[in-house]
Amino acid sequence: MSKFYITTPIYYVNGEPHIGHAYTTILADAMARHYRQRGADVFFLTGTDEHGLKVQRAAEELGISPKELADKNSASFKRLFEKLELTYDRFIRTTDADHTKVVTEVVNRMKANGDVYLDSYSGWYAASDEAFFDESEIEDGHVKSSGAKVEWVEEKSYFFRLSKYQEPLLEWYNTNPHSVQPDARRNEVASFVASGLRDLSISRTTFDWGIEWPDDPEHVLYVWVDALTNYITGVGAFHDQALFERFWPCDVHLIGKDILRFHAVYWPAFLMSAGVELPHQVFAHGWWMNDGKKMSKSMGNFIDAFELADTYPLDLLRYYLMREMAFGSDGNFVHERVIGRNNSELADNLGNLVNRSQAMTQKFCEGNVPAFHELDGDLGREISLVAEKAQVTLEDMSHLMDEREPHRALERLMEFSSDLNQFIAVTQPWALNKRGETQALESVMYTLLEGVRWLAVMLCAFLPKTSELILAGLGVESKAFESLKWGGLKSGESLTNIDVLFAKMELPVKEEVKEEPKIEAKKEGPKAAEEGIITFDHFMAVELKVGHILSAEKVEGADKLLKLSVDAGEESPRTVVAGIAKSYAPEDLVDQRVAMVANLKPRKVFGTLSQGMLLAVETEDGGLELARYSANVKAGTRIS
Ligand code: ME8
Repeated sequence: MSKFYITTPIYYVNGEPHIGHAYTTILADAMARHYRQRGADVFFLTGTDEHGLKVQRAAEELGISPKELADKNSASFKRLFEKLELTYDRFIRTTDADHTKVVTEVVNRMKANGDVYLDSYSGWYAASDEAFFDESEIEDGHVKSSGAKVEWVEEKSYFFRLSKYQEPLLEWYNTNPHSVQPDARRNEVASFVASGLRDLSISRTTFDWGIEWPDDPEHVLYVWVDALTNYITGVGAFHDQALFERFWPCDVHLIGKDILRFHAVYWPAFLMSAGVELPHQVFAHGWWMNDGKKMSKSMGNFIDAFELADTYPLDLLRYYLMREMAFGSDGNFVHERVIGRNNSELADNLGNLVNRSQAMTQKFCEGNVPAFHELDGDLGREISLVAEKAQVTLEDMSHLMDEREPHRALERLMEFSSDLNQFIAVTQPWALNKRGETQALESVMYTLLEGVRWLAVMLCAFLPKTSELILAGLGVESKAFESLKWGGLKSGESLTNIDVLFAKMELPVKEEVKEEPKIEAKKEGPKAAEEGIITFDHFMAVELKVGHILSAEKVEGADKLLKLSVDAGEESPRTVVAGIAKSYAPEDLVDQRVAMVANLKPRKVFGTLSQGMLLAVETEDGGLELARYSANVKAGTRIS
């Protein structure tokens, strides 16, 4: 492995970062870290896509210039990536000066190759996808696949001879099975291409937020030509030859499945036309759902990336995102599952392993890495088995990363963690200590600590903070895979104490409530939307009612939650699960009349379907106080 160049899509600056952005960039970060550990010369590129109609319109709505919007939101992505401690080598912006030059050169090369002609375009365009669509792809004024609204466009336009590249593209897919992955995605684009390619309109004249067409200032370049070119600008195309030769062709363009056509059809065709080598691979991952539902702007259920980063420790977030979603398929984000994986996999398996190995080293080996002695018999066999498993895990995980199966690589590492826990159970160091079998005890403890070192090194790409803590505790500096020679841990090294790596967590009750679709402020002019003002109709859409609490009880295993039976003036009482157990004893609530949101979509909280949300304020001491009414107010009365 000599070099590894990985890219993420560059993100639109019309909005704030969400889980999809965080996911792709975290994955790219894990891959970049992994290949660095394997000694590769790595370049990791990410950034923002700032031109085009979509961004121009978003800026107009806010009453600011597109550049102002781009500056603001690009900074927001950068802030997120800093918060997530991502190790990119360049954060590219399509408004960067070097990028304009590279894009202009690409267009000039296409022109020189006879691939561009002027004509007029008429057809459907969806600004939010920044793409043209055929009649067959549209239903009721919206794109079938994405739901984006289309508008009719008729204007003069430069065209790119995409049709010319139909055969070369098919040949590329056929002769390079790795070119587009997973296989199903390659088949999907291959059949799209085989069904016939039409030339592509690559300039617009009806707005101006874009890179100017060389020699024809009336046109701006179609945003996807501009955006895709970032992948070569980022590594110096046409302006830093040494850098370009060092990293191009790209090893993997990581993208989401919705932008496959742009990356697996248009991009290689543009490159062929410009005389640039094709990338090694385009890999399309699936989409995150929010609790089983597709995320969309209109539903207001996009999971905000900053909110995620504030809710969970970084390594847990990385672990969950990479472990939960089979790379290439869709995944479902569920808060209960994050907590579940934290508690049963990170805390109970990995955290426990590290704590036990530390505690036993303190207790039986005076806090130092003991010496290793060759042993015969069962113990000797158990010890060699651990060394073998470590080696096999290393090979498997590297292979799985090469095959773009990071979720399985991570699974293998957690299996090795279980193996080490099992090794403790089988060898019983405490019994060896009791029997005074010092050499056996030392060898077992050495093996355990060496196993933990291997595990921590292999986990660095996935759980960088945790691994660093474990390695620092062992007094180990190198994270390079080269340092993984069995027996590399130095005997006599004294261990430093490691705090609890993963505390057990309870379900964040507030998150439960926050996930419900937001009612978006209707845009009555940019100012109103900006200040979060809603109309009376929006307020009335929230059904607030007085609920009479009939009974209340604790929820097993969740010490913040109470399960209530609430009369809301309906045929039968509702069940409501509320996060108020720290502030109210169940008996204090019976017969109380409280304010309740009655038309929130019911959702499962700790296994119980909750059919309402109680209104409360947070008091200065961090408790909660419910909004209450006197006994004169009838259950079910509407609050307005
Ligand atoms: O498409 N789960 O930018 P973008 C996972 N600027 N990934 C998701 C997702 C979800 N629910 N929703 C969106 C663009 N994504 C262009 C790219 S590259 C030259 C230009 C992913 O900000 C989506 O699949 O709209 C895409 O890969 C990425 O977020 C960026 O989306």
